[in-house]
Amino acid sequence: MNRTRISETPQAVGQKVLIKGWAQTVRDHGKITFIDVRDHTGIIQCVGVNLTKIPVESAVSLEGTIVARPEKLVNKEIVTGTIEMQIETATVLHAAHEMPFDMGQKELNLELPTLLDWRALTLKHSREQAIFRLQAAVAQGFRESAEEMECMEVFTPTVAASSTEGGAEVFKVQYYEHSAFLIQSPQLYKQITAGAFERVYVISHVYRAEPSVTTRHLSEVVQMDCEFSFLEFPELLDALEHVGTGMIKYAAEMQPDVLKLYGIDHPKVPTKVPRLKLREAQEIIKERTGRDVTKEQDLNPEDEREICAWALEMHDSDFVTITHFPTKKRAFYTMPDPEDPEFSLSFDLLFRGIEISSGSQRIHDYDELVTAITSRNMNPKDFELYLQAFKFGMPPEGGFSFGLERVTMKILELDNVRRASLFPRDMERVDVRLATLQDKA
Ligand code: AMO
Repeated sequence: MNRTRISETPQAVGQKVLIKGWAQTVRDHGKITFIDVRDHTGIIQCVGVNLTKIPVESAVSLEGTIVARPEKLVNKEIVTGTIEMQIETATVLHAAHEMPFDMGQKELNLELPTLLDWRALTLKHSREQAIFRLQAAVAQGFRESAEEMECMEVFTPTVAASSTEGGAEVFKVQYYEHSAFLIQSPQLYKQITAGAFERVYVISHVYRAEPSVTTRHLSEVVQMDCEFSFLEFPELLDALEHVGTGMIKYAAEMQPDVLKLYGIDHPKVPTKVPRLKLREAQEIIKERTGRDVTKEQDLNPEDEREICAWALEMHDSDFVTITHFPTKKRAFYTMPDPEDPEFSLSFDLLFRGIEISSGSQRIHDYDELVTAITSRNMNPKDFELYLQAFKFGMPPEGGFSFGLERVTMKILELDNVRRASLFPRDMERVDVRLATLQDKA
């Protein structure tokens, strides 16, 4: 017999069907057993008589007849709420071990480390799964929006000869008898490929040796990047806002049930995202809070929240774009503003109180780029392949990058970015807690 998807069972009343899935809850009432079975399309209540014991979360294959439920037992919450399956044959494909905690609750009431320690199990919980359904829609929304901007997808390496974003947050790796780096960003490769293909996008894992544990930083991140030849400031901001708002709108529209489950409003997307220079944003923060941040080189998390509150109040927008960060605070490839080189043609997109994207127009002149590299105490020899691109017709260009986990986290207003990563890496964890590894060693 062919397998019927659980979402299709309401159309099969009176028919005998085969379903496969996991026994999400199992309730024994004497000889009668109720099992809620879940597959990737939905959940269905099944009823059996004299079944052998089925442990919760076991993988099962059930044959039986779909029947209409009596009116008073209809469950309006689920698609299959008008029917149930009367089990004729139950086969346990894999019997689950005993649960370490109750998986039957609507919300897993676990501390974050425990949630992650048991990831293979907790990912089976519908509320956890919802986060990653939304995340898949975010990545899809990014692809759609980048393609609307005529970008071509490219696939770039994660092991590189040089680091890009500066700072000490780089993982060195042994590469045969050489040393190499895990990329902090696909920056060099997206710029090189934009020099060849004009408009590119890339979804890449990147690695940051973050020295501290915060609720917004991971050591491994999925970045979603675009890079455009022949696009200059401020058209780059149009591209940034098109992709950023388009992606988030797409995800929310594709997964309204996930937003509902988390009790979150749909994002407020204005027709025009408000734009402020860093110094203008700092003046607004000073006026609103009395805190004088006007000499600071960047926005701190509190500032980001405040300027987003302003955007929401004044522009009914969950988004705000901040531009012109100090040149020395941005990566070497960032173009200084020709009108005021102390500041740069750089930008961040903020969403609901946090930076979700950074980007800039780039230095595209070979000599200027070499000077920028040396002025940061880096060696142009380490950037040989990258610099080659700037010898053979590199037009004015620029681009940006979104962090997939940060976007997911903020759409659902999660309290920690780790919740928006299937297998988060940080100082304290690679799959398992690192302290545990040391203990074992
Ligand atoms: P940046 O370093 O700002 O820019 O990174 C871009 C976006 O990636 C996400 N992100 C992170 N998310 C979680 N944990 C981290 N440790 C982390 N680091 C970054 C954020 C951030 O906005 N090459 C430039 C982009 C460019 O100019 O095109 C870059 O990497 O959402």
